[in-house]
Amino acid sequence: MKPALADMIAQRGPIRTVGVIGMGYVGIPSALLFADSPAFSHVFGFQRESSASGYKIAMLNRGECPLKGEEPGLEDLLKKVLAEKKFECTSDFSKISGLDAVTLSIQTPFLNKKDLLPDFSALFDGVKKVGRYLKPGMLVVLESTITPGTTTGIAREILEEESGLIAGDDFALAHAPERVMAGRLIRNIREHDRIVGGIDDASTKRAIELYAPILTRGRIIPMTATAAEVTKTAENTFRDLQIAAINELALYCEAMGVNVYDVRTGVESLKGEGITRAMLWPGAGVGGHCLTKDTYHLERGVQVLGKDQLDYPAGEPSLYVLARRINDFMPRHMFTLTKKGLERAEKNISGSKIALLGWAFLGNSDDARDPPSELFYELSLGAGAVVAVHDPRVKSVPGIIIEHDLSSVMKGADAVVVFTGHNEYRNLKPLDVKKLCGKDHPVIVDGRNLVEPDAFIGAGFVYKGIGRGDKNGHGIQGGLP
Ligand code: SAJ
Repeated sequence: MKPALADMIAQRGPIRTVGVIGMGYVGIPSALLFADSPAFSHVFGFQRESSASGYKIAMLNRGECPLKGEEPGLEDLLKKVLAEKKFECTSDFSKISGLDAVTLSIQTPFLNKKDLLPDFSALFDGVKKVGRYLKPGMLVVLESTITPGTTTGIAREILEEESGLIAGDDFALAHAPERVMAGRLIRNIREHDRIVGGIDDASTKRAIELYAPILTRGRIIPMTATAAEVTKTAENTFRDLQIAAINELALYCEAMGVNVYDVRTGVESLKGEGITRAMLWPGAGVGGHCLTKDTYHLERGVQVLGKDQLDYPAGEPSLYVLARRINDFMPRHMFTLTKKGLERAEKNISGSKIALLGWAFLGNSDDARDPPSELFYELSLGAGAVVAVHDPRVKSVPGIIIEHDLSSVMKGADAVVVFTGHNEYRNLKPLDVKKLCGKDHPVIVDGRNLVEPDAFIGAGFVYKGIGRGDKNGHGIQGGLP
């Protein structure tokens, strides 16, 4: 009679050796924190010898962190666990067989959002490798953001097919979604609460043993694997929804001649027991690789898991997908504001020079993944404008010239468009900008509420701002009718 999983796990004893598949933004800090914990004796970081990322293996084993951007404490932690011989990076996946637990942190982009088709190829390649070397009593945890139903579905099937073992009988399987943000990877893993969802109680219990030792302020929140998948995709879907809600209000306020920020302050003033409105900030759009895709994972999960069970208003589109469409509309709205501003200055957008300030999807970051500025850039070029792009942090982007000298980007510009909330754009001086533009009535379009409208209007600018219905129709100082 085959022992139950719980007995196999008891026989193995506490988790001592861990493997992390995928040396990226999630896998590296995870592996180092496991290695730094006295609960574990050794950690392998697994990385494919691919042309794109194979270089990370030697880099990590030399004590150099391959991640871009500032990550406080990460490289010191790497050096520490290397010196203690508790961590090593390898492309030899057969070492998985000797471990007690393996986690997978591999990107899950969408091939095509419209058809809700994610690209799980890299993740499934990793799952296949784990299956090939899987042994009875081991724990497998998926950390990547995945469509609800993946852990108990295709991931389980691949593991069972490759190993000949049965999930829940021979090995533990769970989902523990990552919640890390660039710039605070170590802190987030330690301090955020950790959702841990097993395919059964024994799996959940075993996964808690893996994560509990690396949490400081964070606490474990146990649930089922599918509930964990829905939690992760829903937490970003709801953030995107909140941003869409304030973006829609900003568009309404522009139409009604009202300042959306006055309204936001007013609404936020309603306080009291359990009263919250969670109003976020309107802006030029939503980018990045989380909010732009996680809604579609949730939608796909309902289609895959709940296809025959969903009761929803007939013919009505998903509120969440509509929110995505509103947020994806904002760069178009920025283009409309720019076009209208130029017309107000008696200029045609075709042949005009636009200074696009900010390429990164997030203020004060160098992260250029899925930036809303890209659509604005394409629309402007399509309308015949010349577009000079500035960003103080993004070094380079394939196919786009990113300039780093703000004055030269604004020199001769007919319109200056603030797209990303970098601090550098908070202290633009109207007269300096006007001198650089060399125009009587340059246009300034503010996508992140960084500039003071009256200061620019007073200097003769045509001002347009997201949500600034109180200013967008202003009279032009010193000149045009
Ligand atoms: N944005 C707005 N208005 C807002 C907030 C954001 O327009 O009020 C825009 C930003 O400009 C950006 C996009 O939305 O283009 C996304 O911004 P974000 O602050 O949500 O940053 P992300 O995409 O890095 O989101 C991550 C998520 N973290 C993980 O998935 C682990 C998210 O769950 C976090 O809430 C978020 O970081 C955070 O709060 O920093």
